[in-house]
Amino acid sequence: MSAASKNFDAYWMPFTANRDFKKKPRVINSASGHYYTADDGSKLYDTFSGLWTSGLGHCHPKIVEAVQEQVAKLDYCMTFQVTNDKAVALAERVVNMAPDGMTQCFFTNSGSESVDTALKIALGYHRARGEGNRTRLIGRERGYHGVNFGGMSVGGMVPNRKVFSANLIPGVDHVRHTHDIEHNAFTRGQPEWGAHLADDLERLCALHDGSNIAAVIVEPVAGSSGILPPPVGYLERLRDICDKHGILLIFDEVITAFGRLAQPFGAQRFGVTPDIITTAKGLTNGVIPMGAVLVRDSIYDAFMQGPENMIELFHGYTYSGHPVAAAAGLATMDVYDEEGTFEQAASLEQHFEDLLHSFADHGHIIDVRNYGLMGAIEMAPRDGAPGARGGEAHKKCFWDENLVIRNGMDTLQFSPFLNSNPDEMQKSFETVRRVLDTIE
Ligand code: PXG
Ligand code: PLP
Repeated sequence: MSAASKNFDAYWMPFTANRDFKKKPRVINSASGHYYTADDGSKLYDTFSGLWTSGLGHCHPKIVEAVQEQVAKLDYCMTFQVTNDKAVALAERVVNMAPDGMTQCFFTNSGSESVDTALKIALGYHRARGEGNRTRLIGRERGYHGVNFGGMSVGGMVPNRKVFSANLIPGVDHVRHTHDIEHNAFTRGQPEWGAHLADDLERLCALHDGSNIAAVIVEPVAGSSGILPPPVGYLERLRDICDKHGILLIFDEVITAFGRLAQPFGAQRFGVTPDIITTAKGLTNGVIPMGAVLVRDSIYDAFMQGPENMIELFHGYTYSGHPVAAAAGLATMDVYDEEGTFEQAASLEQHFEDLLHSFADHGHIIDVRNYGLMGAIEMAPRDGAPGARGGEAHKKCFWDENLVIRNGMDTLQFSPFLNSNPDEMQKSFETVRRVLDTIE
């Protein structure tokens, strides 16, 4: 059945121009490796690894097998007061990959839930230590921390916040973002300029008194808002300021964990260890929804007080540690190890960087940015029609070239497979170039 004969009336699509899409839909109904197959039979190359999720490619046989086996063996088991073998094993597995001292793993079902969980753990930690006055949360402009009320409040993407402005959680401030085309356009990797932007946190500490601040949350490399690598020294400086004032540092690694930066975690790539790490996406290669929050031992220990028969943290999701998701996670970790996925990712970085920066000479392009296997090509907005060029590029790639790319307004974002074939990667960028050449 083709998409045209499907009834879309009941289906409200997330983060999509619904009316525009439904006028001319084309639906994906299978995938294998680095390609999707649409309902009209065409094969589309995926330049975005799902939605940053599927670094190993789609329908990896090892993960498929693990999920099939698990769903027939234990389909569900609550993890409140009871638990399952796969959740226990995955917690240990993930913690063993984490920076030293991050010994605890709390399961969620998405990045948004991981973020709200991390914020609640931060608030609970300070209260458990008798510093219940530390309630303020600090995010960053242009940050994306999901769409639940906590993550939306610390997030800094204006369209996501606008409608809900009056209902964002109180006691939140934002440090300024690190994006500056004037100083840093066309930088390969981390910009040299901008470490001092971290001092904005000192300003908020002076304003509120640092003793009232619970936590600061940032993405090590901002993803959704257009790939903004941290300036050299910036994350180190945030860490120092947090230490000075007793503030917890949360790295939101929903995108950057599990190989996107050729390491298990961005924290290791940058050599800066936060107190809490949020993850999702690559935890199961996107196969089953799952997230995890990794926490320093000292934070967990602070909760472990009072009568031993009492619940220490009143928080959890029905599906926290779902056995089928955890089985997918364990198989994903096996594949990362067996196939040397993070080393493969490292070996692709230079090629990817060169391909991205080959766009620097293109008339529409005002910036190119990259770090690890995250990259962006930013076009100048067309006069009076911001976002039009990006939208057209997306549609032309999708319809005329069978290429799935992602655009945020006029910025094209790329999240190649961690095990990409270098020639296919090159071909995908040649296609993007051809498409950009046709755009006014
Ligand atoms: N934190 C970060 C850093 C993310 O990138 C979330 C939290 C929320 O995760 P869930 O699983 O609740 O969606 C994300 C998600 C894009 C794009 O275009 C990125 C995300 C989601 C949608 C679009 O880059 N990241
Ligand atoms: N709403 C109701 C009425 C519920 O009973 C529950 C969970 O039991 C929830 C919401 C929360 O659902 P979840 O645990 O899947 O986040």
